[in-house]
Amino acid sequence: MITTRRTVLGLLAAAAIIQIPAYAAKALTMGFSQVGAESEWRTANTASIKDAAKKDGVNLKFADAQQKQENQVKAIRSFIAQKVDVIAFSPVVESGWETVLREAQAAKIPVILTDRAVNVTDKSLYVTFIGSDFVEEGRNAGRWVVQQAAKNPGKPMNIVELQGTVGSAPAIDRKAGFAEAIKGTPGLTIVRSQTGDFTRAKGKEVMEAFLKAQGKNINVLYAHNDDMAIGAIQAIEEAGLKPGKDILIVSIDGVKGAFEAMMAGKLNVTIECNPLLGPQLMQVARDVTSGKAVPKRITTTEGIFPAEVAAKEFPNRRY
Ligand code: GZL
Repeated sequence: MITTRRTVLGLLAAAAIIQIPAYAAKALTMGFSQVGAESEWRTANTASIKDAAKKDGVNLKFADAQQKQENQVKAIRSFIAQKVDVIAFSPVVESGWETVLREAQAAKIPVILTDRAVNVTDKSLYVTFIGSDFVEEGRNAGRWVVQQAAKNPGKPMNIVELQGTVGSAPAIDRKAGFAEAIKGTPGLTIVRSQTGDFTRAKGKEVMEAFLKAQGKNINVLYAHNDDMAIGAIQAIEEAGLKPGKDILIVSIDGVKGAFEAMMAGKLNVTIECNPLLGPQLMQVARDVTSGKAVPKRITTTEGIFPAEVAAKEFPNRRY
């Protein structure tokens, strides 16, 4: 009888010493609305977010909007109804978000912007924006063209521009940055500018139209992303011209496809736009939901990769 009492008392004492936590840390639930799957960049961005959520133990509810704003609004409303802890999204276009963001605010669910910005007067509608400086990316593309013009002073250079999705922050800002960078250099003229919606297929289609309209009077192609540039390269070759030589090509993103095109001598330079935002997003989500202050703007750092360094840099590329 004494043995049993001692055993029971011993077990009780042991339980008290182990300090079994009264609760397991509650897993964070994030609702994420993604633009779509329109480019290599977007594929890498989605992979980074999903991998980071898995590694971080975040319960991720992921919705692909297929590049339609109405699908993103629906997804955000669904996240609100599911009472997620935090909402994050990459807005396909800059405008038209006030109503649904007010609904998230009313539901006391913090919103984090990633990749692209929104155009709202009330900045309290989102906690922070993690993403690149698209204007600077456009400036870097323009500066490269100015450097090429300086090699042949006085020789005019006709530029055609493949813009990103109409109304999207990267398209608006990359156009503005490029125009700002080239405006002081005589002889640099944007002769055609049209959206290719960030896709290879549309980039090829619009480049075909540019070539029909301009014939051999195109010296430079500025593409707002590598996917449209890769599509345009096909159109240039089918027109019997040499991409990267007859027509210089500058684009943005820095995806593997761009490095392969540069190594093949068909693309001249890519301006990096880092899609690997997942780890930063998960950390910021934890900070925000635990009441920590976070900066209103978190800018990703990026490089410029001309064809001359492509082969050396290619093994280091993570997307
Ligand atoms: C930029 C991102 C853009 C990429 C495109 O941060 O929003 O969208 O440049 C992608 O490749 O489609």
